[in-house]
Amino acid sequence: PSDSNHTHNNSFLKMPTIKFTKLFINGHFVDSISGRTFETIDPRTEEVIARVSEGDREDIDVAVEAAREAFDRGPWPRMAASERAKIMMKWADLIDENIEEVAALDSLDGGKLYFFNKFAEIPSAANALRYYAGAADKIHGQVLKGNGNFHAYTLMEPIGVVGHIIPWNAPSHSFFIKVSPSLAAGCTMVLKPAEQTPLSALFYAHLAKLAGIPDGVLNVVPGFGSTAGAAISSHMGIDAVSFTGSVEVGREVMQAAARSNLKPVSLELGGKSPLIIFDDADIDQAVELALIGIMSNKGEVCVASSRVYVQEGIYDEFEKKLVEKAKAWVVGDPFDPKSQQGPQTNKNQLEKILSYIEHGKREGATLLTGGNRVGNKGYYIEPTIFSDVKEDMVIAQEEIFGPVLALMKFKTIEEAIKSANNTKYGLAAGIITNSLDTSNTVSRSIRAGIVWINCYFTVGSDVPFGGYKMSGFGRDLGLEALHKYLQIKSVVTPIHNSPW
Ligand code: TXE
Repeated sequence: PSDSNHTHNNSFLKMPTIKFTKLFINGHFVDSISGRTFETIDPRTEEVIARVSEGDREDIDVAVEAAREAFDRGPWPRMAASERAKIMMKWADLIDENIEEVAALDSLDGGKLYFFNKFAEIPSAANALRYYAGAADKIHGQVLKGNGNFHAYTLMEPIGVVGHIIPWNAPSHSFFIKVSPSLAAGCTMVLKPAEQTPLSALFYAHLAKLAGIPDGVLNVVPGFGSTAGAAISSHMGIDAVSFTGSVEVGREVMQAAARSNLKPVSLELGGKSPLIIFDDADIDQAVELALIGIMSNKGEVCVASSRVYVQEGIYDEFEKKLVEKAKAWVVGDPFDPKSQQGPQTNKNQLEKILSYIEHGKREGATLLTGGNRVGNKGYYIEPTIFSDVKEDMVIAQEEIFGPVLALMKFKTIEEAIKSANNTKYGLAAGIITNSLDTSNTVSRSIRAGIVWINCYFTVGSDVPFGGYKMSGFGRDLGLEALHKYLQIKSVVTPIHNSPW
């Protein structure tokens, strides 16, 4: 293991004290009904950070009851949208004021780089809240003439009680891309954070209360997927579910929704995203984007550029430079400003990634660099690059969700498009070229929800985000996301003796 690049100690910053470990229901922190708790683990040390109350089916029932009451009789859906917006803005300001604490929680719980949390993920999460606060009083229907002597209009009404089930790779981002548009729409909600990273969600619940979000509007229930998660997707009192996670669980969520009350579901299920680099690209920029695209957040990113296709004219030089840079990539404590990559979030993930690496070797791909765990404490993995990868290899088809890149060579634009689309997923893609023609052709030919040209990961609150194919359906972010949380009601009335 490249221990020379591996740093680890606890002296970088003051560690946060863990203040919130209970379920947040109806505006209060409460124990779970069963009294059970579960451990949340520090992926740097494999030690227990805290024990968190374990929500189960009965706790979800209580949370849904609170959300139902807040929706059916409470002020939130009924208050002026500008009032809702004011409270959401205040919540966003409180996030800014507490950003160091919450950034540290996400590093401790999920191994994410502290400086990334502080300067990128959490500010953009707060901005999502502000974006939807701004949209709250601009939600409106249409006036229609009907087909004759009728006058009709549409009302955009909140869908009701929403269930949010979120993953562990981007706890703050996932929380706010779900909660913000549903709040703006006037919904109330029950959110289950991932069992691996419950701490920041509970902190945000505390700030929501300080901002003035009324009791029952936002309920946060940590717990496991097969119990608390399944209780959300199958609940008769929940009107819509928004899920981000694996394909397998996405399927279960959809089935549970179908079997219960046919609640609409939206799913964001990860990907195997291609980055296509053409001969005319600036090689250094391409190397930088390819590396950032897969190694950022230790590859635990749904849009990670896990398949990189490089045109044959620049392939050799690209490969050489990429490997050099990957070897210099610093794996270490996420609180250390020098670190570029922290530990994987959990042990399952560490083991899953290492087993994919073994699979890649057995399948005959060439391991250019990495491939090992770093050290024997903490879930650190070396940045790993495979070449000679064939389209049908498992490492080219399945989402590894780790710092493992599959490098492939192509000759023509047609070949690149065909290969890029040779996947069950369709979440994201990247193109690096100086040709407008090439970028236009490729961006229209790729079946994916977002295509980046000469950049990667660039997003904003106003840019819709979601998948084609088995990456799911429905969009987070953008004004489109509001529609997941709204119903359209058409109101029709006759007009007698209309002159028109
Ligand atoms: O995901 P799960 P896991 C992919 C990635 C990763 C793999 C497995 O490839 O390696 O999935 O991760 C809740 N009913 N992604 O097993 O289980 C669970 O508690 C209702 C991509 O951790 O899908 C958590 O809150 N909910 C992805 C959430 O689902 C259930 C992000 C996600 O966990 C449930 C995460 C059930 N039966 C993983 N079972 C992305 N799209 O970004 C679990 N959950």
